[in-house]
Amino acid sequence: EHKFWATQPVPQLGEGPPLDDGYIEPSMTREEVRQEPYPLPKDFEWTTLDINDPKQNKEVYDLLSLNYVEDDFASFRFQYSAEFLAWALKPPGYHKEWHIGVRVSSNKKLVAFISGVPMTLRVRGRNILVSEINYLCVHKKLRSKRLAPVLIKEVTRQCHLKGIFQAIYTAGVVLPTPVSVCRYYHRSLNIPKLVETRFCHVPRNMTLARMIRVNKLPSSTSLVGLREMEERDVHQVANLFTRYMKRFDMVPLFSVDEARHQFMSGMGRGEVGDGGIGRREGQVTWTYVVENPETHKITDFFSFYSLPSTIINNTKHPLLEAAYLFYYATDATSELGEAGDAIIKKRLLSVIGDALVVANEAKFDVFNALTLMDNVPILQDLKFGVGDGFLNFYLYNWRTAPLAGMKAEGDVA
Ligand code: YNC
Ligand code: MG
Repeated sequence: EHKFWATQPVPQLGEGPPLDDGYIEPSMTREEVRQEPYPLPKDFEWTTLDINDPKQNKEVYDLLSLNYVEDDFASFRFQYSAEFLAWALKPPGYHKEWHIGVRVSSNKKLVAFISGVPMTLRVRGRNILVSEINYLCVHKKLRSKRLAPVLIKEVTRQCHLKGIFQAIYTAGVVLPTPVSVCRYYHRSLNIPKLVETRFCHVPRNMTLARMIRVNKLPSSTSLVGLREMEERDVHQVANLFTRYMKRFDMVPLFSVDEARHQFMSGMGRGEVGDGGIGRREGQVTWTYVVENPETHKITDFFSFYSLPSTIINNTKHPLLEAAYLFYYATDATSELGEAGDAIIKKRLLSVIGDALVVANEAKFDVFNALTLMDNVPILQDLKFGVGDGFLNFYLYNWRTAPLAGMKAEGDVA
C-alpha cells in the first residue's frame, strides 16, 4: 500500500495506541549517519537554497505559487508570499542545510523543494527537539516519479547530521499515521467576492443582501486596551503564551527570541503601533495585545497571518485574501476543567471577535481557523462555517496515543 512510508519509523496504520511515549528508532552518532546525499535521477542535482538571497527566496516562491497545495477541485492554490517564506524558513537557530531543492542540471531550474526548521515541541509530558517539515513540493511535470520519498530521505539525513531525530509535519493527505486531525472552518468577511469566486454560495433560503447583513462586523474593536503588539511586549507575550499553552497536549515551546520571531518579525517594514488598522508592505502577521490600562499587564493576545490563494482561472479576482488564525492566549483563568473552559470561551469570544474586526478592516476576504486549541467552542458563535478541508498532524519517529482534534471536531456537530 505505502511502499515508502512502510519503510519509515512512523506508526503503521492500524497499529493501535502505544503503551508508552517514545522514539521508534534510536538516535545515531554523527558518524553513523549516511554521509553522502541520496542519489537523484540523472539530469537532476541537489541544491541548498539561501533564503537570505532575494533571488533564491523568489525561486522558492515561484515554484510554490505554481505547484503547491490546491483544494480538491483545483479551484484554489496556496500562494505563500516571498516575505512569508522568508519568515517561516528563518526562525532563530534555523539551518540553511534544511532548505533543500532539486534543480535540473542543464538549466538549473528549481523543480522541487522541501524544508525543515528547528523547534522544541512538547508532546504530553515530554519536550522534544524536532524539525518542522513543510513546503514539500514537486513540479507538476515531475509528479508520480517517486521524487518525494528522495526529498524526504534527504531532509531526514540533513536533520540527522544536526542531531535531530524527530519531526512534526502536517498534510491534507492521509498517511501512516495521523496523531491528530483538524478540520478547517471559514468566517466569511467579503461576501460578494466569496460568492463570485464560488468560495461560498448563497443558501436557498437566503439572499445575498441578507447574507451580507448577517455577517456584518463592527468597524472598530471592542476590547479596552487592545493595540498592536510592540517590541516592549515580547517578554510578557512569551510568558503569557507559555502559561496558556499548558492547556494543550502538543504545543511548541518558544524562547523569548522565538516568540519575538513568531509574533513580531512578520509585521512588515512600516512603523508599528501607528494606531491604524492598515497593511504595511510585505506584512505577513498581525499580532495584537490587550494591555490592562491600570496595571499595564498584557492580559491577552491574538495573532493571525496572511496566506492568499490563487483563484485558478479567474481573471476578475486572481487572489483570495485569506487570514489564518495563528496563536493566541488569555490569562482569563488558569483553572482547568469545565469551569475554566467556560471562562476561557467567554473571553475568547471577545478576543477572537476583535481579530475578525481587525482582519476585516485590513481587507481580508475570509478568516480561517482549525479545530484546535480552544477554537471549537467559539467557532459557531463567531459565525464560522465548516469547510471541506482537513489537516492531518504527524510525528516522525515518535509514538504517542492520538491527540484531541478529532474528538473536538465531533463536539461541534
Ligand atoms: C505528503 N504530503 O504517500 P507511499 S505537506 C508525505 N507528505 O509514498 P511521488 C507524501 N508524503 O504512500 P508526487 C505526501 N504526498 O507510496 C505524497 N506522499 O509510501 C508520499 N503536491 O511520491 C506518498 N505538498 O514523488 C507516496 O509523489 C510517495 O510526485 C509518492 O509528490 C508528492 O509539506 C508531492 O501537496 C506532495 O508537490 C511532493 O504531489 C506532490 O505526487 C506535490 O511519486 C502539491 O510520497 C504540494 C503538496 C505537500 C504539503 C508538507 C509536509 C511534508 C512532510 C513530509 C514528511 C516529512 C517526514 C519527516 C522528515 C524529517 C525527519 C527527521 C528528523
Ligand atoms: Mg515524483
